Amino acid sequence: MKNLKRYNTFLKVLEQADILKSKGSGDLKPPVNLKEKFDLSLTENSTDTDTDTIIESIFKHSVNTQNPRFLNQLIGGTREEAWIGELITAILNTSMATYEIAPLATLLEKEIICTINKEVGFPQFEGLIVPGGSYANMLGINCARYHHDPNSKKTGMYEKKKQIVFISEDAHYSSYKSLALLGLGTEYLRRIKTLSNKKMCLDDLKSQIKLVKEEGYQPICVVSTSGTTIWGAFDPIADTNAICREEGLWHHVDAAWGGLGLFSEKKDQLFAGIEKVDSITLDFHKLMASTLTKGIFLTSRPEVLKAANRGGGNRYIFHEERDIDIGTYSLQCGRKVDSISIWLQWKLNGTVHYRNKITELYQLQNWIVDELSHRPGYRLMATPSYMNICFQLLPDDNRDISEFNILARKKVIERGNFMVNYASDNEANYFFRLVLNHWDVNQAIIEELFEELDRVFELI
Ligand code: ABU
Repeated sequence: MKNLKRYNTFLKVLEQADILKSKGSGDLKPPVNLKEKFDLSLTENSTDTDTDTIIESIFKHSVNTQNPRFLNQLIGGTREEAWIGELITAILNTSMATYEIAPLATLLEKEIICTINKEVGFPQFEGLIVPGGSYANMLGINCARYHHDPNSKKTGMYEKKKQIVFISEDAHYSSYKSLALLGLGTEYLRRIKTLSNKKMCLDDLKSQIKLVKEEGYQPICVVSTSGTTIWGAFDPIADTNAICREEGLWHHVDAAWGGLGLFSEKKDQLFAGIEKVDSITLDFHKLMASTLTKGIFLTSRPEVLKAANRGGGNRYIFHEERDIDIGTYSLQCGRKVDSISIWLQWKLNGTVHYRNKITELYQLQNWIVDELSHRPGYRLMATPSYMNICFQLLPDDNRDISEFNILARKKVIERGNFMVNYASDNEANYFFRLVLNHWDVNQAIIEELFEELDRVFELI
């Protein structure tokens, strides 16, 4: 490619990005016959199709998560500063293994971890940027396992006392996968009941700890959730921590979704006791508007993180075991320099942009809750503590409410004006799960959503 063409190609991508940002209703229709519309084939020789045409086609046939009507997932709309950081990361294409090959990115990662810790308040800390919340939760459980039995790193889990991890019944499924991967066994993940406010029931936690001890197992870890995937509920950290301290358990907090709450005026209510826990998961690519995947693992026990994860590579990459070479205590060898994108967004906007956004989102959440409490034909499932608003449409005949809501959601998706997900509780009641994840979502868009739901109501 000649230079001019190359710059024009980058400009083409930016042009498409601009188009994504400016698209309105009707832009979220699911694909039909995608395999026929897009030439997927990889061939021996290069294609004759013009690069710009291919770029346009990729954008056209992908879900536009930049549209503020994409309210389906805990990921989506991103800040443009994060795109720029991502582009720089791709072009630099170095790895976070050693300071030698990523000096600036290493210092930026340390600055990010240190600045987050100012909100958390651990007296001593260490952390890593990791590929997502599931990965960070796994690191937390790995630290718990190591903390209880350092020998497990060397000898595995053979002929050991069974180790038990506790999470709430509404917690994310990643802990289940972690137990499988770490050789602890999914059977040894104990799900603790939640109360009507969707928080972990601490009486049940205490009973389950007692029970597993009586069964001869070794409880090792409680994972509290700050912002559950469906309800956005925050487990009580301080009281859970008191139980963990009494029982000698590692306390991990999965704040992948709820992490922006650390920057909120409601922090004391949502996160009381956070400075006492052992480790935390945060995801910048969720409510903090970074690009995927920017998980953070932060711990108040740096020595455990390092000892649990260190090993190997001394003959060719880690010539010494230096803390400045972050790769020595990361499980990845090649690791993107993701610090650049997070840091650039943060640097250009200041911490205040997180504080302002969470305040704005809470105002919008309040308005929606108020609206849902009065709007005929709608039922709010629970008072939200965060940006998940779960509600049902109520049929005006005797149709099954769950089936009606599944059908309504299917219709919303087919029409392509909005993407909003659905979920169920433990009694298999299905409902809409609206998440305010996109930073450009506002009252006008939610009013548009309600109009859309009213229309769908008439159609089914
Ligand atoms: N990692 C949890 C994401 C779940 C969601 O997007 O709904």
